[in-house]
Amino acid sequence: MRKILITGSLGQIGTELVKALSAKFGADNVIASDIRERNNAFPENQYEQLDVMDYEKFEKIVIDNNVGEIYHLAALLSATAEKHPLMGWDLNTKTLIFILELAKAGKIDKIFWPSSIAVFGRGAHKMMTGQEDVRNPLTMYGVAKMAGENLCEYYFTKFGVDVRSIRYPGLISHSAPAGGGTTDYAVEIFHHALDKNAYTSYIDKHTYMPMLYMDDAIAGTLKLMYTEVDKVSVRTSYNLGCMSFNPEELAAAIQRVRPDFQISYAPDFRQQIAESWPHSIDDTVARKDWGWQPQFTLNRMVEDMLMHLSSRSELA
Ligand code: NAD
Ligand code: AKB
Repeated sequence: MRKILITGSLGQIGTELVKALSAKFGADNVIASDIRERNNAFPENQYEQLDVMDYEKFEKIVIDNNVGEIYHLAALLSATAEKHPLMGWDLNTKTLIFILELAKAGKIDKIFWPSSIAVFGRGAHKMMTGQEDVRNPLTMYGVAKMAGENLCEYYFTKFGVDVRSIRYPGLISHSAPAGGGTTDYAVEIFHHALDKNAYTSYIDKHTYMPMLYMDDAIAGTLKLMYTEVDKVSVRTSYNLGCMSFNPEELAAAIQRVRPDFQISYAPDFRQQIAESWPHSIDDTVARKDWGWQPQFTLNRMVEDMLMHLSSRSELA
């Protein structure tokens, strides 16, 4: 088979996706890459240190290794992109165009590119935001993701490029720290709960955001990528829903397991970003097209996170 290349693979999603793709296709067929130096995350995989904005090196890796699929995860997330908007635009959109052009030229066969609930902003329904709801993003991250979605649809419609995409909600995982997002509080809280039994949330207590556990996110990503082509009716990006909670409810779920855990609140600039996003997501189209079905509830996710993180700190 042609090889699979993952960019940004040392990040929150990549850390899990490299493992899942290696289990499915064999580590020999999966190349991990990131701008950072190799760490000990995937000892069995080929690793390429790659800045995705270095197009010459990027194309050479693709051609020399007979890469057929790219999962393009390298990006700046919402909070970081808001601090460095031009960098956010360049990294999040121009590198996608480069990859779409590789596919248009027949050098690769298939692309996965993640979008985000950040495409929604002013005018969209807050509750059960729909697949085709108003996309009026209020952040540079959302603007770039919306442009990316339109680029994906354009390259599919005009040139037949097989690019598939999911609008992830906030992702929660125990394997890697979250990097520069607005939903990251929902990951940090677990580390603080175990280290200090207390957390100060930069998101206010009653602010709802849609969230998804990483196990479900990876399963959904693989399901979309390897579903029959005629089932993929959306070529912008699929809404994916699962759970929706606010910091107070997440803290209460943690207190079920750790009754002494305390939460306090000190909202910062990320509060405004969170307030521009949906509270919950309608994912009917993904369920109908390719059978999206998440497994985790809030309480099950909390138990799983605490179990994995506590066993890791006991080993350390
Ligand atoms: P992350 O920040 O954890 O990882 C991104 C990785 O990209 C990092 O390892 C970083 O070193 C790498 N990177 C940064 N600049 C690079 C460059 N120039 N060249 C190569 N690598 C570079 O992000 P993540 O959470 O894994 O997100 C991956 C993708 O999924 C992004 O497109 C993000 O917008 C999208 N997404 C994530 C979430 C979430 O909650 N994690 C939600 C919605 C969408
Ligand atoms: C972020 O908060 O930036 C990401 C996202 C929802 O896109 N987690």
